[in-house]
Amino acid sequence: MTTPEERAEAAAAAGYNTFLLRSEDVYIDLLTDSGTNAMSDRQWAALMLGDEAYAGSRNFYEFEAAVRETYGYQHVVPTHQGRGAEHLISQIAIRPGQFVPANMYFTTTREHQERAGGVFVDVIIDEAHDPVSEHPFKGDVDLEKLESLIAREGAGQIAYVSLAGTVNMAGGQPVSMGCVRAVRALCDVYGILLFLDATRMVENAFFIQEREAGYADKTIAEILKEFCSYTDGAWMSAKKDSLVNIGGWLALNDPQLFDEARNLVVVFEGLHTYGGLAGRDMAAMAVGIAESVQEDHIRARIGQVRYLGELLDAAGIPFVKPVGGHAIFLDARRFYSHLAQDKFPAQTLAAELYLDSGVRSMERGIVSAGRDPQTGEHNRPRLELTRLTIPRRVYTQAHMDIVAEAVEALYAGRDSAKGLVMTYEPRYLRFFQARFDRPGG
Ligand code: P71
Repeated sequence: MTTPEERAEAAAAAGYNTFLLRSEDVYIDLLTDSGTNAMSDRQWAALMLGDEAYAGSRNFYEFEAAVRETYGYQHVVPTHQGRGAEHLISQIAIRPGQFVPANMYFTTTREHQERAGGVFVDVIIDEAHDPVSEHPFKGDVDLEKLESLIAREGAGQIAYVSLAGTVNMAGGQPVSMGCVRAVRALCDVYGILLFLDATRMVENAFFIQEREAGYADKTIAEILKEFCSYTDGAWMSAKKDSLVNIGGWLALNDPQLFDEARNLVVVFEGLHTYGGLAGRDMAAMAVGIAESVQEDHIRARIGQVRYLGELLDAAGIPFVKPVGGHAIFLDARRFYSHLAQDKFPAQTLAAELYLDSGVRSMERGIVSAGRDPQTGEHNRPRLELTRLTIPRRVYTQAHMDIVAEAVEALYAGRDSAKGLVMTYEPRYLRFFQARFDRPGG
């Protein structure tokens, strides 16, 4: 716990960017659910069985078996985390000038696609950009948008379809099984590859079980494996669903593409049997993969996010509906309806929430969206959101009560917020290290 004076000092020193705060100055840390999960006793035990051989660690084979068993892909290389895998797949599967259609962007994913010369195209359904739409599968692809891109550019100009489970920037919104089947069918017609960002795919499986006809009696594990079976491969940040502090992977069914991945991984990550991880990290990941598909675990996890959503809803706080898998996304446009997007309302909300309560959140709006690589202008996303992200197996219901009270108090005083001015803008993924001034602060 900190005093308001201490937080004022810490926030100013951090340039009002929550990524630049010291964790010791944070009371309840809802920055991210990435690598911040509590490992289980079994995962900690697995750490102690690390086989730290340079090549062919026993833990690699445990990890490989876990990915095959749970996700169903044939071949896998470990990477240090998700973006390591994004780097590899982008370098392997994108030729400069090719288009990469996706169900909304993710920051690191698009960065790697663009660095490989790809042109990102958003083909998610319109409802995804609307915070009040209660569509049950706001992560779905709009097939007409995808088909018209293929018709306009030609199938040979499409690198691959980049499909993400529970779309992060849309509010943790799921993709339906009907959608992935339809995208697969379309890709088959045109001979286009379909790759999955499986980072929060277990949470996606939960929503399919709950909402999609024909899946109520299937297990999370069955649904996950069926979904993956429609795709040609996947990349993963294991720091989310798989309950580890570090780790990721790239899986591919095609032996030739896999051959390239296994070769390229040694340049950027490490040998193909460790990919930038210690043996113990792969051991913990193998256990985490198995734990992640336990029905009780996933129900409790999403239930906790919903609990916070219910408290905020009862207080009339605006946030993205329906509640997604990993976070509550406060709608900063409605929260601070007097602030123009150039005043960075979502960044402001994250800063003010910290100043007021010590709760750390993350901007997911215009700062995160960066600039258009062609024009240099700000990308202006319709969604201007501040994410309250719930780590897995870490916080209690009482913590959620405190967070809800903090947000309610801030909402009551919302008219006094004046916005922020960006004073330092890094070239890549600017949101991580950008700095701001707080007029009158
Ligand atoms: C999250 C993160 C971590 C993060 C990344 C970038 C900005 C802020 C925070 C990481 C993801 C993700 C999806 C869908 C790939 C990655 C990269 N998310 N796909 O949400 O959510 O994985 O962080 O392991 O490199 O806080 P990586």
